[in-house]
Amino acid sequence: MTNFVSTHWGTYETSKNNQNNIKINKWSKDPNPSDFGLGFLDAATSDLRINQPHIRKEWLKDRHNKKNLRGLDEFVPVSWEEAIDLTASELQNVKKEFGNSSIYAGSYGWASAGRFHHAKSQLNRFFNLFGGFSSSFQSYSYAAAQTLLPHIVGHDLYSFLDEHNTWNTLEKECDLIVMFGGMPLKNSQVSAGGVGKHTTEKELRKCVNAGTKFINISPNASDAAKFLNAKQISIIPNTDTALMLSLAYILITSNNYDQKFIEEYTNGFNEFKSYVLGEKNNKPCTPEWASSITSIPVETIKWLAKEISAKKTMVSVSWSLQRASAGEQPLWMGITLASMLGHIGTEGGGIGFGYSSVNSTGDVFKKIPWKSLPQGNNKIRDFIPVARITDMLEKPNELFQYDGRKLKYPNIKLIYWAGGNPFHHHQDLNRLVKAWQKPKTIIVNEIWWNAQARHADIIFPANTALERNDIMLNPRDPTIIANKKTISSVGESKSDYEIFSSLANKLGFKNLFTENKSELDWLKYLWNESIKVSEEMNLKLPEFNKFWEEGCFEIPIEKTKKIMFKNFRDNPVKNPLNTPSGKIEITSNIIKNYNLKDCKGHPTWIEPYEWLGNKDNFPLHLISNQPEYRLHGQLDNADYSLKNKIKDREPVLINSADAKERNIENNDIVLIFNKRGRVFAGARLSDEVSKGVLVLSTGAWFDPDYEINADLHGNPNVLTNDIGTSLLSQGPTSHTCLVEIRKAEKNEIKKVTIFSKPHIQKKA
Ligand SMILES: Nc1nc2c(c(=O)[nH]1)N[C@H]1C(S)=C(S)[C@@H](COP(=O)(O)OP(=O)(O)OC[C@H]3O[C@@H](n4cnc5c(=O)[nH]c(N)nc54)[C@H](O)[C@@H]3O)O[C@H]1N2
Ligand SMILES: Nc1nc2c(c(=O)[nH]1)N[C@H]1C(S)=C(S)[C@@H](COP(=O)(O)OP(=O)(O)OC[C@H]3O[C@@H](n4cnc5c(=O)[nH]c(N)nc54)[C@H](O)[C@@H]3O)O[C@H]1N2
Ligand SMILES: [Mo]
Repeated sequence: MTNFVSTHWGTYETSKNNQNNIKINKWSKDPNPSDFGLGFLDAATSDLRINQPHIRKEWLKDRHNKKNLRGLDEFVPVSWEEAIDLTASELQNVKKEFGNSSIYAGSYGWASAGRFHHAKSQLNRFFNLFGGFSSSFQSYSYAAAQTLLPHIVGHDLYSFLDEHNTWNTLEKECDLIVMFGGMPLKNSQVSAGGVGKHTTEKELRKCVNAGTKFINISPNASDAAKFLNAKQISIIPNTDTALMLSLAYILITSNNYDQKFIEEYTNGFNEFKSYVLGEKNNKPCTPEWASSITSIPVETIKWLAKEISAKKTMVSVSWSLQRASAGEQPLWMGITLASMLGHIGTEGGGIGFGYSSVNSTGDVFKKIPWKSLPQGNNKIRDFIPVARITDMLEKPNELFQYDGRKLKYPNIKLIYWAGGNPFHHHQDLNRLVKAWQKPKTIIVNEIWWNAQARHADIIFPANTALERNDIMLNPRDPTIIANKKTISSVGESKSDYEIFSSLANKLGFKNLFTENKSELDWLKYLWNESIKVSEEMNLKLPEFNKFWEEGCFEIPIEKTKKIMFKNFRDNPVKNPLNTPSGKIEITSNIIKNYNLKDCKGHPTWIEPYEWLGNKDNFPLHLISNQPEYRLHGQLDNADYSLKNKIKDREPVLINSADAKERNIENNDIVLIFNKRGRVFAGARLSDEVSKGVLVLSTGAWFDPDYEINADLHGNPNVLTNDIGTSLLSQGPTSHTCLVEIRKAEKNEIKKVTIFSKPHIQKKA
């Protein structure tokens, strides 16, 4: 029997030696395990764990006191009983005085991987029983795509991802993969809901061995693994749409595109074509025009057009491209370009969105709609597109636009967050910090004393996956894992389930919340329901006890392959897409009729709100990509991530020429700044990153020093801008950001404080 712990970054074996010391080991069956899990146990048992409930001092003294002290105040440790009493009475007060829509429990975040102890599901189940809450919609990862895709291909994001050509088709048939934004292997270490075995590197190697060629279009050459031997084309960030438009221009003017595919399978090409040719009061999208925008030489653009039209090509667009100003455009344009190349629906090419953005894209798996914790129904209709949190807090009751609708921001008096960290994930943190002072009360379930916990009024200490039993059931992963409790709860921490059970008890609906089930009862329930679901799909799962004993169940991988939109290609009349035309909408009349200034009826070059083509005072583009050494902010306090820091700061990659111009040397502490904020970081000189571009990965724990108005540690979201992708989708735009950088003066450098505990009053 093996004991496992399963996380978003992989599955690990846990073992005990003779002294009863516990160790986390890589799983022998994972061909490519991630190192980040190895430090999980140390992080879970470190001093930074929140070891009992805490209340912010001023809030405890007088919760009506309007002093703006969140993030600055001390904390008072209290008993569970006191914390539950206070929270329950505050929930009732707010509900009575302001109604349930004044409670925001949108609580975005990745939390942990288990099916039962999924913090947001627990939170939402609790609040549905409490009468409802204002919620959030969609994901920071791909909000623009989530709104756009149903309009243009009639698929929601998830079914679109599931349709992707599997690696086994590309290995065999694809000549060329053009990667807009690369396929960074660092990102395939994780997958939301858990990873059994890491497959992406192995699959990419098979493509290389079979002769597939790769082109990496990115400001960062390391977005393509060395073994891909990719041709590197550096591009000015956020200008991929212009490049693709010029490729379309060349294909149109040389009559070198698949007209049959366009006619049979797409809608509105002619309108798009007149735009490309400059017949709509715009400049024609010539290679010269695109070269001046993208900084790519005209000759390279022409060469690229030849390559993609001569070969069976996969146009691969990374998710990152749409987390940017006008982020709908590169994806829409990528689909349009792939349509012109005519390989959609075949084994050898088409369109990809998110290969290697996470582990699962392109894998063969039998997707089973596993049972989740039932959440009930939310009686409150108010919601925000997920990244509009600061706007909502700043502008209660104001109208905003979203996907052709006018909606109203709710007036929020209480926030409850569990399993996510807006002080990691949200843009323009200085603005968020201000808006965060407005609600009466903020309650958080957190594991560690990160910025999320430090900006709350009531903090409940939550368990890690090491302290709970759970089942890792990810519909996009063929491995199912029994996650066994490895250590006892650290300090007085509890699972989110226990926290909400106690609150429900105080509020009089414990039985409804728990259904009188223990943790193990719930796991059995989820398992037995999953047995029913899988039987319908001709899959036999073992009985719960057998599964629990064995620790792992592998769904047999069938010898199948998937080809995106194959049925549609085979017979577009019988199998139309779920769009108004039944075809791929190169022009969408619905979007056109919305009449938006920042998202037109077909793919268009829309200047980002800030970019290197219009520098203002800040001459460098900051990319804040996903971190190689952790998951967002999770495990930033673990050894693996800490070892990568420079003088305790997050490394910022800077091109050697940019560094030289500023007298910055390797390992210098630097200050990165713009009109929104100031961030200290550690310089790492690199020639992989284009001149004019900095890369500061997201996830360094926010360590604000409000006296000097700077983040001491290197969180890029102090610098990023909080403006929606467009009025269509209102997605986040973290990849659109201009900054300047300089060497930090000796006398302005302060110590990083976020990895020491906050001020906590001594227990009485
Ligand atoms: N600048 C910039 N910002 C970005 C991005 C970017 O590319 N650039 N990417 C965006 C994207 S795509 C995403 S998905 C978001 C991610 O943003 P988040 O998902 O909010 O980031 P995490 O750090 O994973 O936050 C999860 C939090 O939940 C806590 N947690 C873990 N397990 C549990 C649990 O079981 N119970 C409770 N109560 N808490 C738990 C962790 O300690 C952690 O603080 O960030 C977004 N922000
Ligand atoms: N190790 C690790 N892996 C992760 C995560 C993590 O926290 N850690 N987070 C996961 C999550 S939540 C998500 S949503 C996915 C996100 O997956 P992606 O969105 O693919 O991830 P990013 O790392 O933000 O971006 C990939 C690359 O795109 C390039 N890029 C950025 N802007 C542009 C541009 O305008 N044009 C071009 N051509 N290239 C550009 C950057 O150089 C960057 O390295 O990653 C997942 N994978
Ligand atoms: Mo994400």
